[in-house]
Amino acid sequence: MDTSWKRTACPYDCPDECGILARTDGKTILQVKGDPLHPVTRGFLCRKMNHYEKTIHHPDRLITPLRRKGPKGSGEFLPISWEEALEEISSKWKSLISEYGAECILPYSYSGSEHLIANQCGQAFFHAIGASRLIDSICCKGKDIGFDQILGSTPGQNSSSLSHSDFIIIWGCNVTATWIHAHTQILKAKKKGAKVILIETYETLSSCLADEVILVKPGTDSALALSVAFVLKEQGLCNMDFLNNYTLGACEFLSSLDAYDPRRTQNITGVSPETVERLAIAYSRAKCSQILFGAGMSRHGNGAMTVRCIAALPALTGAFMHPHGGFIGNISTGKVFDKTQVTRPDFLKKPVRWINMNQLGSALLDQTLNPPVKSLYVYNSNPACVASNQAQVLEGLQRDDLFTVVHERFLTDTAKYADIILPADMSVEHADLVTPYGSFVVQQTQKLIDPPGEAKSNWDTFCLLAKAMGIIHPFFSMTNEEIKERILSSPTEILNTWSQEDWKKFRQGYAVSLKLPDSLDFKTPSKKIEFLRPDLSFPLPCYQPNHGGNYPLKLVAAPSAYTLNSTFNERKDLTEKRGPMCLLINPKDAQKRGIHHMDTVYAYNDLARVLCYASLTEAVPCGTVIAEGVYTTQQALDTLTFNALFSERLTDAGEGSTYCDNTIEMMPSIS
Ligand SMILES: Nc1nc2c(c(=O)[nH]1)N[C@H]1C(S)=C(S)[C@@H](COP(=O)(O)OP(=O)(O)OC[C@H]3O[C@@H](n4cnc5c(=O)[nH]c(N)nc54)[C@H](O)[C@@H]3O)O[C@H]1N2
Ligand SMILES: Nc1nc2c(c(=O)[nH]1)N[C@H]1C(S)=C(S)[C@@H](COP(=O)(O)OP(=O)(O)OC[C@H]3O[C@@H](n4cnc5c(=O)[nH]c(N)nc54)[C@H](O)[C@@H]3O)O[C@H]1N2
Ligand code: SF4
Ligand SMILES: [Mo]
Repeated sequence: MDTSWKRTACPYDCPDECGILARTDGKTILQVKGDPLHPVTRGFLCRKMNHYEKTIHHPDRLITPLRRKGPKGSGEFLPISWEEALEEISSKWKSLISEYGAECILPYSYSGSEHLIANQCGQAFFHAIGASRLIDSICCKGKDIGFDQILGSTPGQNSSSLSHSDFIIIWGCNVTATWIHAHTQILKAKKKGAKVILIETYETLSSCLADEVILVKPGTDSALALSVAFVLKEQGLCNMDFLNNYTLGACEFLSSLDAYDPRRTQNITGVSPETVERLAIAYSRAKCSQILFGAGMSRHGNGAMTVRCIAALPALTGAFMHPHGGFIGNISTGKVFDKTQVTRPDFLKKPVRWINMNQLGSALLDQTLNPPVKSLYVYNSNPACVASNQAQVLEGLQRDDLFTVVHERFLTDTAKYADIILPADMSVEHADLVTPYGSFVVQQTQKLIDPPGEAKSNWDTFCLLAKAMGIIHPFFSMTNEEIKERILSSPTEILNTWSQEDWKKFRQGYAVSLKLPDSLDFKTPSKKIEFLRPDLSFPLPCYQPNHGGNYPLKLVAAPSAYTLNSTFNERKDLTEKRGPMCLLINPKDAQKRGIHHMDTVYAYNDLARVLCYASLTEAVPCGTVIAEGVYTTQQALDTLTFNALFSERLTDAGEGSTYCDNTIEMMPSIS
């Protein structure tokens, strides 16, 4: 058999978009392995992707458009042709638009594929028809805004700088599960003697990296960060030269710290004053300190403020003075390519309303919305599994008068509620651009094989939908390859700096590293770190409580190492290793409730009652309960998953999700 290895990249919502080599005969992907020449991911793929071929050639892939036959949610469908599907969708949409206006159509998408074209191309189409817009804040908008309020768009360091560090704080991130290449860099630093501190709500897989794990009460990290700042100030450990030259409002900030004596914050955070003092002293003594930010502590009602408070710490010690020092967690390669070539903001003729993706359940059920949501088009996402307030999301999806179209690779929970399903392709079946959010590297991918059956890329599907809706524009006549070339031929500040050698490498499919930022080049309006922001309702970083709730156990959502959000649930080999839907609870909390290890239990709050297993573990402190992973409703013990226990409440700024900020009670299911 004639086969060769081709370069491609992981498409999933994961920081590194690892470089992949795929062995193919032009029809099938026979095997994949890490690309050893990728400058960041260097030949290593995670356990989920080292059998990507099993997902690509999975027997359950959708290969033809389908029309619903049974009741919504039943999963009964009949195959139809693309012509029939497009005719049905466009005639329904045209009649809805004439009755309610185009805003009654709501696109819903997130990061099924992170590759630029597959991820962004729906926007042009929905702008052109004038549909409602989605506030895409399901992941970490609280974190983004928190950085923005003090550091602007300063990107921080590349994950490779971790290996130069002698003191690393991993804050609210399970790197070993979700950012494997940062894990590798931290190991390198440890070999050279670096100290590693993990600040978490429970002992995660990443505890294996840590010299010390500091467990904090969920949602109180701002009080912890400010108490570290208090010690830095009290013990004269701040870098005054740095504060004078590179920050704004340092005096005001330092004066505000008196309220955060660690003896007082202990009640809030659960962290002892000795621990805070030890942390502050070790942090200030480091030559090259790094704080690696996850999004966990930002998925709270006070999430943006929390990130703002933590980001103040490297400014107090002047960690940025070391070329590899400072922080990691605000990287974006989004400006390398001219995205507007594919999103086409110019297609939007007039402003339209926005709907927050974290509040889908309410949006679908609120018939007073004007116009009501009458049609939902889902791609790159699986809201029936991943969105908060699942009971209401499912109730909304049940609505007889909601016309739902889902473009998917598998019959997901959301697809089961569709009126029409369109089959989607996979990353190796079309050309695209790779723009990771965990490292400064970009790459292009080529089509390696044909999609199975009649599956089509997001790009091709939107072009067909545009034609069916009578939109005549040359933009929608391009092929996937042509739109990619159009983006590449549009100059940007970064592309203008590329050498011929960079372009040559890029064209050959290699990942190209971008220039690393200068750690002292602060991307704020004042070009300084801005402790003081008189324009904000809280001018200085301060502690604000999270939303909390009335139930005794704090419920925190955390990732699974075996799946990625609801992706990979098709892979039995992975879901079997992950195990059934369990809440992790401390044995003392369990005993108080008469719960034994692996009992079935009800977890409940005002939103829902969810049947699941209880896994008793000392890894979780008393008062906290952990929900790892995203499960399908089929994997649920009853009808609902953890997501039914998460509210639609938003972060303090950025309108982000608050998955880690809910409370519940638990009881044995048979008492
Ligand atoms: N294997 C795997 N990889 C993934 C994903 C996955 O689901 N599985 N998801 C992908 C996605 S969508 C994302 S956004 C990224 C990155 O995801 P991030 O959200 O940046 O980080 P995570 O590694 O998921 O870890 C979040 C951690 O925050 C902790 N946490 C929650 N609340 C608090 C708090 O109040 N204080 C503190 N200190 N910690 C808190 C949780 O216990 C959890 O361990 O990972 C991506 N990669
Ligand atoms: N319980 C719980 N809930 C969570 C989280 C959690 O940790 N715990 N994490 C939250 C976070 S951080 C995030 S970012 C969100 C993620 O939410 P989503 O972005 O919805 O993530 P996935 O569940 O991975 O669903 C992506 C879907 O897109 C499909 N897809 C993949 N590629 C393509 C393509 O090219 N075209 C089309 N049309 N479809 C494609 C996949 O088959 C998959 O069903 O979930 C959030 N929800
Ligand atoms: S670590 Fe993340 S980016 Fe790399 S192969 Fe695994 S899922 Fe993809
Ligand atoms: Mo995410």
